[in-house]
Amino acid sequence: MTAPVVLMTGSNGEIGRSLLERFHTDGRFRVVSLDLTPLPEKLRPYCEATYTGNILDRYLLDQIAAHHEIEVVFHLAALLSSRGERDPELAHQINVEGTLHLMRMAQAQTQRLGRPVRFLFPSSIAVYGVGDLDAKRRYGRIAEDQGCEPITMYGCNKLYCEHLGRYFTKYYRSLGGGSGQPKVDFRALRFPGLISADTVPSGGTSDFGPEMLHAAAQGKPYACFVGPEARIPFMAMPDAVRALLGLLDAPAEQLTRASYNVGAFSLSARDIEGRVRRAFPVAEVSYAPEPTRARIVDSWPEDLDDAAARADWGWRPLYDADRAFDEYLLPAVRARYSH
Ligand code: AKB
Repeated sequence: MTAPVVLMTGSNGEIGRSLLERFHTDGRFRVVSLDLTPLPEKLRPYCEATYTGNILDRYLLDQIAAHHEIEVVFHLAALLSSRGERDPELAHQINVEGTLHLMRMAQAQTQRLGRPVRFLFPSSIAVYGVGDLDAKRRYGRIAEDQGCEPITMYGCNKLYCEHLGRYFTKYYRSLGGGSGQPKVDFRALRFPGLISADTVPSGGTSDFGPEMLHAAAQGKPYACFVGPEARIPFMAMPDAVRALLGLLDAPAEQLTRASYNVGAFSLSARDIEGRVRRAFPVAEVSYAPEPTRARIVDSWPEDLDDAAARADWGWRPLYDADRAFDEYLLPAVRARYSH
């Protein structure tokens, strides 16, 4: 039996590259990749087909759907929170219209296959807007249905797309007849800030964590764009990949929600600085808070309550802060920048 086809948008991004490596190792899927920028040479052989193009190009999506029998979609392409604030309309186009195009395509594939296409969607802590720092402290570990008043276009987009996914999974066509038709099986994860040893993100607001680490490992000075007390949840990339695969594999009847928080550890900028300085004693870290980005981080919760993910599909992070830094990030960034 040949492996099923997975369509991965944003395959050249942080999560995409890690997932490609994973799929290559376990040989479980034939990957069709789509990204605005060409994949690096090394990753191309990991894919059955690679497309370079825009998710807003409906003609391209139709072409992809016509050529491949897609059973799973990992829709990773997005314009992140800081970049989105510089051009909110563009963020809306990419994050919402792009997602709608992909969902329509997944729905058409579902009809064609006669069974639900699984649609995996990375959502974000950006869907939350906790108010002020006092409220942030009071919430502590926030649950999915609390404080969903995002202050960024990206956060609004992610929250709306979660609803869009729930709509396509449960209600699409139910008023116009044909309610017995199979529907897309949409599943979203609300990720904290992700930290990868292999890539430095761009355009995000949680980037201060990975940027500080990668700068120190390269012996470069780093001016942090939030204050030392700014605290949000983070997750090491291997756990993010495990979370996506865990949710992908969960039996539909066990899922009680369309979107799940997944947590790992929570750190302030100063905590990260401490870990970075212990590893790289000559690291030059200073603070130059940018008001807009600092305010975004203050609006995000300090921790995530992921009880639903633990109960419904057995989510457990493998990397707490110590293990993430000592066993994954520090050895890998040292190796990466030592030559
Ligand atoms: C961002 O900072 O925009 C992203 C996110 C937290 O979703 N990394």
